[in-house]
Amino acid sequence: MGGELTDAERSGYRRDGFFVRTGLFAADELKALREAVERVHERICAASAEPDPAPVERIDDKRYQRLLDSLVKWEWQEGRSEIRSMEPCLHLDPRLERLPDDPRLARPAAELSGADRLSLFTDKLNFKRPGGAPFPWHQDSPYWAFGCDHLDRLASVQLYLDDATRENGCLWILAGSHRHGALPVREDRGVLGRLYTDVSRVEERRERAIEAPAGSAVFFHGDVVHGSRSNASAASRRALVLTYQPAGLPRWNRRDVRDIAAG
Ligand SMILES: O=C(O)CCC(=O)C(=O)O
Repeated sequence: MGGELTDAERSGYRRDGFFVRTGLFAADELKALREAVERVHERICAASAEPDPAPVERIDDKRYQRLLDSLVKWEWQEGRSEIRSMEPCLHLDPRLERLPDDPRLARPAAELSGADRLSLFTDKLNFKRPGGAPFPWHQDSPYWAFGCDHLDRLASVQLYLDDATRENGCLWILAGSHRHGALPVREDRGVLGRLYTDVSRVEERRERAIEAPAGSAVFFHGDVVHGSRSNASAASRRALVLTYQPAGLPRWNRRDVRDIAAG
């Protein structure tokens, strides 16, 4: 692995904290991945409907539940029974389990992480159903800071499973914000506000809407401020997010090591 970025990607990542590779995955692969994530959604909903499921925990007005070895964040609005996001997710479907080994994702991540060989740090699945809630501006690094002493070696990639547009809540990035380290957080937004960036105090405000077709991948830095708006379309905007780290290290909040097959 390694040495796979173009000069433009390398300098774009250094300057902006991200770059996008469009059309990495073909239509048949995307179909299989979309079917896999819907199977996961069904399994989680079935688990939550079992007698005596794990309790729903509330932080501020948000609902969380630990089901099938995943932390599930339900859609924010009361009464909705759709998953907004869950972490981890890959263990719940064999098609997803193989994804981190895909060299189209792992090779660029290896260079970004500065490692010859990688392991998986964490994985997330974001369903953004019609009407699905926004993700406020945030950095990922502060969220991981208490379980990780190598934040500078993490590299994330978000793979769009559907076309992502402004209308359906594509990812937004504050380009260049990763160069300022940990930024001030929202003091006025309850407990979770500590994870949200106070962008009114960020001097460099280059907002970029990352509109891209399904099968595109956004490689981004753990300190880059990002988020998304609600989904105003009639269809889902689904995405998988993988975060890599150098080989041999345990997954975030877990003991096991998920090394990436060299490819
Ligand atoms: O996919 C999105 O809507 C944003 C996701 C995000 O910011 C995250 O998972 O950290």
